[in-house]
Amino acid sequence: MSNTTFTMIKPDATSKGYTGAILDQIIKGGFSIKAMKWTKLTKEQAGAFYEVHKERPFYGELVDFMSSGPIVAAILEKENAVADFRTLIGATNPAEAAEGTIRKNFAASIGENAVHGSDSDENAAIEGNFFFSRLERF
Ligand code: DAT
Ligand code: MG
Repeated sequence: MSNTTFTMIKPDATSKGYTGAILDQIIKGGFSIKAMKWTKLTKEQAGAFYEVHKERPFYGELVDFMSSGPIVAAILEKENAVADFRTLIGATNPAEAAEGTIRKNFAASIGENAVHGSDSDENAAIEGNFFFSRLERF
């Protein structure tokens, strides 16, 4: 089992000024930051990142949203990182997310849900490599 996962703070959360509070909750949740950047995706880049969802009905909406404003991308380290981070962020739909989770605290809707978290060790590696070169992590 790998000890890293990948996250993004999404455009809804950066635009509402939640970046600092979300990073605080991530760090207090026991994760350390291995790499981090503030950036903005083009539609093409957002489309490539979410390629696995391209057949789903919300794909166009998702790509438009994820390229609509700045994001923070980060590689996080903790024992059991992928599963523990999914627990910390809560369910995809914030209405169903547990009390105290990041999505419960900061997300407005299923489509604009504040944060991304990798769903497997394999995808954590793919997603981290999408944003960060070897020189940008330690
Ligand atoms: P998660 O981000 O919890 O891993 P996912 O991988 O199923 O969820 O979907 C990726 C993103 O797509 C999700 O964070 C928000 C958007 N999304 C998922 N289901 C949706 C829906 N039913 N309507 C609108 N957007 C949706
Ligand atoms: Mg997912």
